[in-house]
Amino acid sequence: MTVARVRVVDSHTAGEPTRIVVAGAPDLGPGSLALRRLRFDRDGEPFRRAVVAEPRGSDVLVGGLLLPAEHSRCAAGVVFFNPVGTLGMCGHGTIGLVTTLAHLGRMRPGPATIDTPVGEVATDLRANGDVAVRNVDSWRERAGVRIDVPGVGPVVGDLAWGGNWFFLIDGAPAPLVPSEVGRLTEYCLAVRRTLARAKITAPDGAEVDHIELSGPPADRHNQARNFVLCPGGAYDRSPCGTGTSAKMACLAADGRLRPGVAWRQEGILGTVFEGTFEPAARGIRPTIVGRAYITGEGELLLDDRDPFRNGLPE
Ligand code: PYC
Repeated sequence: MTVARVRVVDSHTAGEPTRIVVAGAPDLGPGSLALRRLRFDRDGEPFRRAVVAEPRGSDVLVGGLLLPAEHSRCAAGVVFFNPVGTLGMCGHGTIGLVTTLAHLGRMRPGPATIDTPVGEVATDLRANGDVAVRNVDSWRERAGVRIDVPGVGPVVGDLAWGGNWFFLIDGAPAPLVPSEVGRLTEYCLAVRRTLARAKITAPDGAEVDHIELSGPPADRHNQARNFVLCPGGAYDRSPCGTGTSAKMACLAADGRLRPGVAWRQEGILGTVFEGTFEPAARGIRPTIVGRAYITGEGELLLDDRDPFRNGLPE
């Protein structure tokens, strides 16, 4: 009998959970984080699902493998993942990672650089516990893309990169409130299926796997509220860091948001990320500020005799 032990720290950022694997992860070898992500995509499904799928996790849980960075200028490397695959970047997860490293005594308040599969991001852990994440360059790839969604009708949105690929729609089939997440999820799933069928993809052919709806904020101190469907079927409980980045890239491209001006993005729970941006070579360089709280720490036990050692089947 073998029982593998995986050491994790759990947190939530604005309501969205993150589970950082601090020990017990498979060896992904040397090289860039992009290369290590590919190896994890190829070989890591059992481990990925063991950590974040039921019965130890759920569709909503985002995991992060804490890895050595490729370059010594970075404090850490990370590959984020959920039950259906890996992510390029994750804003709420990076805030959770920095808060986790501080909790473990491995990071002090101040600036740090984190290596991710889509590039380095600069973080700043503030004395009050807030974390700023200066994300990768973000841009709008295509504006005003029209699709005909079966059972819904014509839908128009923008295709944008914020560390993950997003299709962003102004408007929604229902108010952006928790009691409507069923309808909002169905709508976004139909949009995502239609994009795939119409072969509307990222320039490299990757699936546009995040769908973001925008509507008016509940709190007049904020600029907008969103609902974001993540890869798989779960929605982001937080305002979504990469989604807020993609949104600001679209606003900037339309001349509706200026560099340095705050964009307070509400999520479906009413929690907020504050975004700003600087102009970048391509699009914008966004910064997102939010806060995470540690919710648990301990060891996952992966027992060879357990039929669900690697999670429930998909
Ligand atoms: O905060 O960027 C984010 C994110 C992506 C998926 C879930 N959260």
